Amino acid sequence: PIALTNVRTGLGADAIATALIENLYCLLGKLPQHATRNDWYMCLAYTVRDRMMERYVATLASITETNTAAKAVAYLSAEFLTGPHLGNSLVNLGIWQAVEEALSRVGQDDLSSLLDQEEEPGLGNGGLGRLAACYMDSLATLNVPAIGYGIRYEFGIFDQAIRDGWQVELTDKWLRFGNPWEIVRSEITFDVKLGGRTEPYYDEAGRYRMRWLSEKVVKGVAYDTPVPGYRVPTTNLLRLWKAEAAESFDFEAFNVGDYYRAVDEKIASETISKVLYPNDEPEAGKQLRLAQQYFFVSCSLQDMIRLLIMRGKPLDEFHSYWAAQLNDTHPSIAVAELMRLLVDEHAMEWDQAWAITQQTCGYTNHTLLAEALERWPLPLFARLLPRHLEIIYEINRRFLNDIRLRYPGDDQLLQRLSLIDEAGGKHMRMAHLASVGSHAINGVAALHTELLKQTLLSDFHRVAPEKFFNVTNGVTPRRWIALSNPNLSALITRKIGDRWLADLEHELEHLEPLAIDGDFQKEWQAIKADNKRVLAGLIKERTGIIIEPHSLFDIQVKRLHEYKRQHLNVLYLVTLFNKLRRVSSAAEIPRTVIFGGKAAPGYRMAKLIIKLINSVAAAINQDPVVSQVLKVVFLPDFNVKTSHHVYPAADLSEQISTAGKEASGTGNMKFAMNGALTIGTLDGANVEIRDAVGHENFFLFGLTAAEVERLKAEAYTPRSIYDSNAELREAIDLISSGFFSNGDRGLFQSLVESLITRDDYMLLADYQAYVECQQRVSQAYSDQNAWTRMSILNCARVGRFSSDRSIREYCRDIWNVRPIVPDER
Ligand code: 26V
Repeated sequence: PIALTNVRTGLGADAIATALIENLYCLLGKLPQHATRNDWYMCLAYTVRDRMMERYVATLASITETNTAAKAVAYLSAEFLTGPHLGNSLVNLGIWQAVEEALSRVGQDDLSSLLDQEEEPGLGNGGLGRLAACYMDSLATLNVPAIGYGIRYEFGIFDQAIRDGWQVELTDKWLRFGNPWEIVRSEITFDVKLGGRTEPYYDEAGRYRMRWLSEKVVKGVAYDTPVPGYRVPTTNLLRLWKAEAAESFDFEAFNVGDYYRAVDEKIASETISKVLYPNDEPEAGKQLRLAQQYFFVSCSLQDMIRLLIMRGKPLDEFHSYWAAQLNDTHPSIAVAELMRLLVDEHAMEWDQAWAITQQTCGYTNHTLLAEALERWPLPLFARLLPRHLEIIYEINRRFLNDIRLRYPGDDQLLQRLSLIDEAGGKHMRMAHLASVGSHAINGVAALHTELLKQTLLSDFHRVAPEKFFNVTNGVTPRRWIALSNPNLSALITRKIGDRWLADLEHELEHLEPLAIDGDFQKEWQAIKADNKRVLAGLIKERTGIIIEPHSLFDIQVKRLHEYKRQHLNVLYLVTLFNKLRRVSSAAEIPRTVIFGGKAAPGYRMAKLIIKLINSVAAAINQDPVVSQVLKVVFLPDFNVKTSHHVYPAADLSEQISTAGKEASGTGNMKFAMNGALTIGTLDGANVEIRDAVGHENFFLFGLTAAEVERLKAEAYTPRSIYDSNAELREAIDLISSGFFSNGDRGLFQSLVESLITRDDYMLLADYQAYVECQQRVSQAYSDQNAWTRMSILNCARVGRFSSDRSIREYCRDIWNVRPIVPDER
């Protein structure tokens, strides 16, 4: 054990204050009187990181030392949307107050302005990437040894600006000022082959084998970020791979031509980890995306083998020491890569390698949308991964043989199950590869898992029902309550003690009796009012729009997508606008409707919906009568950092997707935890949230998933709804008329047209129910005490949506891993 001085590890204000000055001087080369705000942020970040190192080293030891028997989790994900690290680290380490005090001793009184300096790592699109980050927090908090494996994108999700109501994308240069949270592991690198061809050969034992003569090789370099659990000894790690040129003969350039060719190759190699792709853009950058996926999966599996060997364990026990979770199909090439590593590189027999692969892998599905399913054109796949294609053919041959024996004569079944889609141009079906190669397949909410079994993976469910599990998503209360809503957090702790943050499922419900306590209701309201004022300030700063903090804050924040139906919300707003222009608004409950979210750069309809929101917002906000009771805001650049101010300020959470389309949703949970009531459909986790909070405390509307399917099958005709509903027609016609577009009748035509003629997401079918439900919301809000009671109950009853509960279920049902507390030295 190394004796570290107190300055590096001490958690008291004295040690932290000394460390701040030392780090400022030694790491940044500054004296306090010359330090900028960013210098202070950087030296604080280093000071905090120092305080995680002891636990990080001890936890890593439990995955690398020979005498430990612990199985660890490898969470494989193309996205980790961690959000800013500083505040979260202070919460989890329990040093918030000590840091505030230390800062004031060195003359820095404003921690929040330092927190604000951090540029968040936007290494994810939305729900899927954020879920991975919540799961990393819970794994550490539950003392489960784990590594999150992914890609260190140089540019994360684009920054969104709004110009003239339209979305404009700006590059996310998150590494511009350096990243104090990561540690580069220059010694941990792996070569990844790409392209070329395969060749059979006989090894020394005379065995027929295959080798892969690749066209090129790139190198992956590990960058580690510590992931501290909440007040526990475990500090796990996120290991992200950066692509670099492999050191090769090329670099020993003999002449100028070779030298520049080598530099070109370096640039080409580095493009692999250059940029995160929007997940809802099916066409763009296909080849590079597959290369990204293979790149990080290959590095990760090679690293897992290296760590196993370090522990002195034989390769045939791989699955006893590693549980690998495939976060959607993005890492599903792991099935073929693990086979290749075991069979080709480590000379293992196929059957044994296959048993290990299946026992190691679990697959989480995150969407049923047909357009979202990953399918790679075979020629592209063959060009990049020729050896994997052969391996997958062999997996498929054996799998289909087995099915043929069990279901003789059912050729249709074979075609439907095959890893290769033979229809049209041939495609590799990545969800099938993941399903065949895993021992467990799970959906992310009860309804989603049922639909998965009945639709997308029904044949797999028929041939292997024992593989299917549901694990309803969850979110970490550390970030989503303690960090983002500190006043609410303090109030809860004052009333029910401080165990709730580590045991939300069992502790939060102790708030329930307080729901009818008048004094408690007052405190609850005051905190909500404060949070609304803070959000109002942010909105004024970012958009110039002034909103009324006493109005009902009605919020829809999530990626822009037709299935999420932000435009249903807009149809309601236009309806309300029409009504308020006609009749006196005196009796109307004042509302502020807030939208936020990014549209994929190539998704034209989603971008048009942003323009529509902004256009309708402008008309409403500048109407002297209507704007007295209604304001509409589009908050630009919705990301994790901004969201900290959004969820705590909401009265009403909009979860209005077409039933059957939203796999789970996780924003729905963050809102409810912060005391918002939900208006929503029976979709995703809404179903379970409604059951948990009580049907009387949830505003339900709309068709069920089964009704949506039935109506579609019976030839749904949105035009007849348009024809027969005067209010709806008036709203749509106003949009068509050019009223919101300076007389340009063409601008929103494609949107209106799609609603009236196809309406794939059934907005018109749900319109009337939604409008009526919103009226019930307004009525309910007019009784503030009743509303507050419902708000408290929503919070008190959503303890089971903690990601701690989800992770416990993964550990028990899928991974078979147990907590182990690393010994602190
Ligand atoms: C991808 C694509 C690609 C093609 C165009 C349409 C489209 C739409 C969505 C996606 C994303 C699929 C994966 C995903 O992010 N799923 C989200 O996962 C969350 C965590 O489980 C869950 O809460 C969300 O409901 C689900 O949409």
